[in-house]
Amino acid sequence: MPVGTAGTVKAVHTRELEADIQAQIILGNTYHLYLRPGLEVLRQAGGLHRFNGWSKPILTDSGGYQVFSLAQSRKITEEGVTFKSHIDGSKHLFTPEGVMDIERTIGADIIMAFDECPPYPSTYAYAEQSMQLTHRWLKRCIERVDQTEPHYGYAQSLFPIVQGSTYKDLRAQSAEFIASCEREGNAIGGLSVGEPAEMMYEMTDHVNRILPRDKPRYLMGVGTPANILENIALGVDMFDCVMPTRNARNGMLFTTEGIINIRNEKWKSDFSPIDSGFPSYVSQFYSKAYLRHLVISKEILASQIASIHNLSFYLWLVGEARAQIQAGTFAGWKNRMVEVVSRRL
Ligand code: PRF
Repeated sequence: MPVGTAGTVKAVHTRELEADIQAQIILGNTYHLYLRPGLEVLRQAGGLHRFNGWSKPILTDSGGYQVFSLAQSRKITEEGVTFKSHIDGSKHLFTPEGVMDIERTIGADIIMAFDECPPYPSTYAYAEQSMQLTHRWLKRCIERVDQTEPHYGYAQSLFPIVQGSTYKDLRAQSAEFIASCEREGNAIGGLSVGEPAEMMYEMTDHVNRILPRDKPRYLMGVGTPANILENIALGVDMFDCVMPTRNARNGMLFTTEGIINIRNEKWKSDFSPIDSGFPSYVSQFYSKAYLRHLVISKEILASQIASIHNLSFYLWLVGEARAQIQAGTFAGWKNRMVEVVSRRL
């Protein structure tokens, strides 16, 4: 899922998301959209789909992560989280009920439960009490969602989130509780927060042995192309990450040959296509040398081309993974691909 934090996948038109990138779903953020443009505008617009013109599915993250990574002077209590806006310092309270109401107003098709994502590393004691708080908040989210109606006439699915930091027994406990809620899909949070990749894979594997296989399993905030392929091998179905867009804006390109820093002198006179290894308009139309020139000159087109390229590559990669799974050839393909996409060119 391309990340569209503030209701826009940065530097990418809705039409490009559909035609070039062929995204099936995009992400929005409760924390950002609540602060700007705010609920009144979203309500008047008739929800985020009407506001930004994206008629395919949208998923909203609950702010349970952004409040911890962006907001200032946050305070966690049983009731919820009080925090100061990173934009103007104004004070706000997020509760599980309040966040469900906000996600109803934004109108995403999949809405995430309000959770706490503990930092890495966390002590066992902290991770355990944080997980239990996330579970109590989840019950409140479910109650609120089940007692309210969607605002715009289409159903919204609430996905609960597994936590438990890097402790296998807590992860198992959390996965069992999340599975017992029997929602339409389930998410894994609290990973890719600084722990070694092997530890992340160990946790995903452990959790995925418990979460139902016949419902989507969504690993939040992951990751590099290699991380995505490894987690697909462990049973994950959905991902979101700012990496393809954020890194694009800094000149990092993910390609079918490996990872390129397009600012590098080495690409100065390389007039070959950005990437000819898969069907994508911008990747074949523009050369590395031209994109490098745009990046070095701080031209805004640089962000557009690089973002469309990286997202097209990510969507192509997961599409290939799906085809390889269906053909029964995934395991070997994955091992070869992980190597290729991790190379630094
Ligand atoms: N919780 C929520 N959103 C998230 C995370 C989480 O743990 C993560 C962790 N990688 C990314 N986004 N609600």
